[in-house]
Parts: sequence; C-alpha cells; structure tokens
Amino acid sequence: MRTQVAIIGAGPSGLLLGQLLHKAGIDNIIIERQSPDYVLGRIRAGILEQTTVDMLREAGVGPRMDAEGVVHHSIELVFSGVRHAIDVHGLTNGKVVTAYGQTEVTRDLMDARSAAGLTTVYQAADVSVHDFDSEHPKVRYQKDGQNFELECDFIAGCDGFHGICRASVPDGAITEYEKVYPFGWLGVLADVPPVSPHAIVYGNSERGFSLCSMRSLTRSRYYVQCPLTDKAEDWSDQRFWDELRSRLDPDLAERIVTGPTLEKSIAPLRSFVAEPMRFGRMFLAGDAAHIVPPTGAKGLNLAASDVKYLSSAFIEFYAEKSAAGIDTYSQRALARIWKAERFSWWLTTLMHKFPDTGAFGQRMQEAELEYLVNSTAASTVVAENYVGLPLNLGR
Ligand code: RFL
Ligand code: PHB
Repeated sequence: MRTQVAIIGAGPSGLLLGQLLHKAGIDNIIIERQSPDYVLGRIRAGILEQTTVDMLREAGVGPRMDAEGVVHHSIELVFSGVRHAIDVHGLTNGKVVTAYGQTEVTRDLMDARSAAGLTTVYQAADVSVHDFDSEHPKVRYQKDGQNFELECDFIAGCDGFHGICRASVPDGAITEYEKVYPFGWLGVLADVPPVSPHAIVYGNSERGFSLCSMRSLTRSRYYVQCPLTDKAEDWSDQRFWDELRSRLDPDLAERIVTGPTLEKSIAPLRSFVAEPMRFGRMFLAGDAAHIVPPTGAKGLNLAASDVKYLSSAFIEFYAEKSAAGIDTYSQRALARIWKAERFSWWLTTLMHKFPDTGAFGQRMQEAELEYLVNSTAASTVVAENYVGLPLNLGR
C-alpha cells in the first residue's frame, strides 16, 4: 500500500488533517488503534476558538456545528462566593467561543471522511513507524492477524500523548518539558439544562476549583477539582452535586438543575511540550506533542492550529514544490503552543487549591481575581487568550 501522507491516530488532529489534505487533493490514509465507537466514547473538550470553528467550516463540517453549537460572548469567574462576568466579546473586538463537544466534532469529521470514501484503518495493532529519516518512510501494523506495510512521503503523528510516534524518536533528538499537577478533575455529563447557558463559569473556592460548562442547551458538563487518589466510583451523583453547589455562588447553587449523570470520570492535569515537532519526514501534531491542563480550554484548539500549519506546509510542498512550510512547521507551531501553555498553567495556578495554597495563598488568588475582574487591562489579557491568539505569532 502507498499514500502521500500516512496519519497515525483518528482523534480530532488526525481526522481534521486528513480532511484538509483531501480537500487539497492530497492522498492520505489514517491508521487508528481503537474502534470508531471507542474514539467517539471519549468525552473531552467542549469549547472551540473562532480559528478552530473556521477550520472546521473549511474542512466541510460546518453545518451541524453552526446549527447546534452555542456561541458564548462571556465567561464568568466565581470567587469569595461572588460571580463576575468577563465580557470576552466586548474586550476582543467581537470575538467569541463556541460550545460544541469534541465528540460531535469527531463524529462530523468521521462522517465526512467516510462520505468522501477515504481509508481509515481502525483497530490496527502493533503500529510502528520506520525510516522517517529517509525519503521513504513506512508504517507497519497488524489488522485481523495480518501484517501490513504502508509506504508514504510523510508521516503525521496525531496519536495523542501515549502514542508511538513521539516514542519512536531517538533519545537525544527530542527535549521534553513537563509539569504534573497534584490534583485531577472529576467531570460529569448530565442531560439537564446548563445552569449558565450563556457563559462558561470557572470557580475558585476554599474547597477547590469548579467549572460549569455545557454541550447543548439540554446537556451540561460540570467539573470539580479532586484528589488524584479518588476514584470516580467514590463519587455518588448526590455527592458530586453537593460538592459542586458548595463551590459556587449562592445564586447558581440554588438554580443548578441536577439529575442522573451519563458519564463520570477523573482526568489528571499536566503541562507538557516536546521540541521539536519535526523529525525528518515525521511530524507531530496535537496531544502527541503537547498537553495543557484543561483550565484554559486550549488542548483541542492547539491541535487544530497545529493541523492548520501542517496542512498548509504539505499543500505548499505538493503544489509549489517548496519545503519552506515544512521547514518552519515546528517553530511556527511551538510559538503558539508555548503561549497557550503559559495561559493554561497560569489560569490553573490561579483557580485551583494546591496542597501548599494555605490561607495566604487563598487570599493571594482572591486578590489577583479581584484585580482581574476590575481592571480592563487584566480582563483583556484573559479575554484575548481565551478566544485564542492569532495564528501568526512571532517567537
Ligand atoms: P487524541 O484525541 O488523544 O487522539 C489520538 C488518537 O490516536 C490514537 N492512537 C493510536 N493510533 C494508532 N496507533 C497507536 N499506537 C496509537 N496510539 C494512540 C488514539 O486512540 C486516538 O484516537 O489526540 P488529538 O487528536 O491530538 O486531540 C487532542 C484533544 O483530544 C485534546 O487536546 C482535548 O480533548 C483537550 N481538552 C480540551 N481541549 C480544548 O481545546 N477545549 C476544552 O474545553 C478541553 N477540555 C480536554 C478537555 C481534555 C480533557 N481530558 C480528559 C484530557 C477536558 C478534559 C476532561
Ligand atoms: C468542557 O466543556 O468540557 C470544558 C470547558 C472549558 C474548559 C474545559 C473543559 O476550560
């Protein structure tokens, strides 16, 4: 088998890259370890930046997102038991974010891919990448007990944090930066109307962080910070709702509609960057190269911006026979990534209770939050990062 670009991983990065390349007439095959149902069953991101929305439209999967996504003009911060709005739209000359679940983005991209008749090999076992330091890279895998080899011009490593592409790079050719946070997020999904249908609510309280988000006007997504030693089974629905209420302001606590949860899981929080993102003819994109704690809602959006740079680079290579985009991919992508890493780390630090926060640390967080919501300059910093920094950033 042969293709121009072999894509490892059918998460949002791999599927979006595949679609954009296809639109530009570039042949690609996706190799994915899991089944489509498994991929769709992972409840993750919910907030899309305008750049991501624009790219999804460009990839031909705009209509359902435009019909069902909920546009947000502001975010809200709760601290010291009081809620404050940040007018993101007003502070950024009209920019907004859209609530539309990663599951739906993935489903739309999968549907577009199968409608276009493109090949995705699901449930591929023992996937491995070879010869990416030469002009003839190869991907090997097993499917239904048989061995396959895929020859290609380029490999796109879109296989997430635990994938094999980054792990196949020789030691010494890659530098990794990492910070692991001493807590996790317990997230639930419930078919109840969101308590704040027009804003995402981030809460700082002496009991820890909380977040009120949504998937639609009838489906809510809520999170509370929890110890990493907790198990989702430790948390009955009642315990979750009581804990969430205790971290919100009295008005939201009273108005929140509770109900049976459809999903409950705990995610660890991590900041991680691997440099560079290109190794000969293999390129990393999305979670394969970097992780942010979810506080800034940046993970999926960074995956999309990587794919923007990478798809343009491949298009330039095939259409104009120019390697300029390929040669600058890593540098361009990392310039945006580090800024989103900084924002996500800063917002995580500001909003969570750390083991050493103590009463002084709590007061420092509250003082910073108080300053932030009362200063147009500080609110603008939050707003412009939240909607997403421009794609063209210098280093
Ligand atoms: P993914 O989604 O992990 O997909 C990688 C795919 O590669 C496959 N794979 C392999 N395939 C073949 N061979 C192998 N050896 C393979 N190893 C792995 C996997 O099965 C998988 O299908 O990475 P991708 O595409 O880069 O997408 C990244 C996003 O999923 C991630 O950044 C976001 O979900 C992060 N995130 C959020 N991002 C946002 O922009 N906004 C948010 O509001 C937001 N909220 C979140 C989040 C992540 C969360 N969790 C659970 C980590 C909330 C949470 C709770
Ligand atoms: C979500 O809706 O899952 C979500 C929203 C905002 C975040 C993280 C996750 O910062």
